[in-house]
Amino acid sequence: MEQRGAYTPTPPPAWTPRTDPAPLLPDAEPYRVLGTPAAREADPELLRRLHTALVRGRRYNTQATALTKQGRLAVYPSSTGQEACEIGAAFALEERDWLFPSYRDTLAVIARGVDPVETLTLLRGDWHTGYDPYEHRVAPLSTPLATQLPHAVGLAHAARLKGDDVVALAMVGDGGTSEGDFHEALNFAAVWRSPVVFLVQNNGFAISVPLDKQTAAPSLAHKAVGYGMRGRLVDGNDALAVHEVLTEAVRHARAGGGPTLVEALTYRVEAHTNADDAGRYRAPTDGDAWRAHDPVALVEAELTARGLLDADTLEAVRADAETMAADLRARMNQDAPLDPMDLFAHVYAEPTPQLREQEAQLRAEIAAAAEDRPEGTPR
Ligand SMILES: Cc1ncc(C[n+]2csc(CCOP(=O)(O)OP(=O)(O)O)c2C)c(N)n1
Ligand SMILES: [Mg+2]
Repeated sequence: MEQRGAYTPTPPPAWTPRTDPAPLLPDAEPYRVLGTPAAREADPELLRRLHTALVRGRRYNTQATALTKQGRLAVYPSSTGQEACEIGAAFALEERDWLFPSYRDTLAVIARGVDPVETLTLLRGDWHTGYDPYEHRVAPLSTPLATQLPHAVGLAHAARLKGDDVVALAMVGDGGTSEGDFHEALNFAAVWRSPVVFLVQNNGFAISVPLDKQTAAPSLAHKAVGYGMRGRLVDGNDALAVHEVLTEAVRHARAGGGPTLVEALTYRVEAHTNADDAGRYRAPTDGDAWRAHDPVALVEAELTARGLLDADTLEAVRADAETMAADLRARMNQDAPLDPMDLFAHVYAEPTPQLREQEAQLRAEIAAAAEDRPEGTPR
């Protein structure tokens, strides 16, 4: 008689991983180019373009922050210290590609050719987005964390189904990687091999929350492996390295190789926004090593070492950035022509009865206020 409880253990069916994880793993050290012999091979024209955009980008950040103090902008999340991530990445896209930025990625948006003033419309509180997303193939700046990622995947997936040769670049912060949308976007993109590149700018903080309270992963780039896509780690202050890694990831996506998750290591030099006091959670010296590894200085050192940047050229680049800042100031100091009735436009294709009622109420209030106003008083 068979003994009770006895059984013959059977091994599971033969199993191999679906994907070899080795090629997906990020390198242990962030990829860098500036300051290495490889930088000597870089195209001088690309270096000059990067430099001009970095200098303009930094000036744009200081000007936009100043505009918040003058009441001309509601809020500004500065990307000072992160310019190389934003510009190096945006320059890796072709015109037909799409960018899905977060609120901090204004420099990437401008690098796509969007007017610097129109880039600030949302942050000024005037309108949902100031530019036509279809004109430059740039989605609106996204404030709800990581919601831009599934949108990017959807667009990339749809483009592939239609046979359009389009890649989507989706940008997110280290904090955004804790959102469900991050997981869903990466999983979908990997399963469907969508032509999308995810760029995480790991600037060490999500407002006041440091990275070690955000994740216990070996690195954010390692998260790629769990979804079955390649993870890449890059020095986010090295504009050439970012550009090279992103260009390769975009090419890989375009060729049908599927998505890549790139983690760019960088540092948010300023507070989260003008409304935040970083002194509450960081010592002034905390970012010293990063400040010494400044993205603008790194490119300038390379250009100078190769004899591509003399004092006059540097002066001209800085003067060009000043002109941009003066233009930004002048145009941001003009009141935007706003129609209060726009509140009701573009909410629904068919406005609800409640919205129609509210619209009529507002119209009546405006008309009554106009009648009460003594002759000659400004509107
Ligand atoms: C879904 C959602 N939750 C919370 C917030 C509030 N919030 C705004 S920015 C931010 C921190 C984001 O940090 P990170 O993703 O690292 O981006 P960074 O600001 O550093 O560029 C938080 C929690 C939000 N905007 N959206
Ligand atoms: Mg962050």
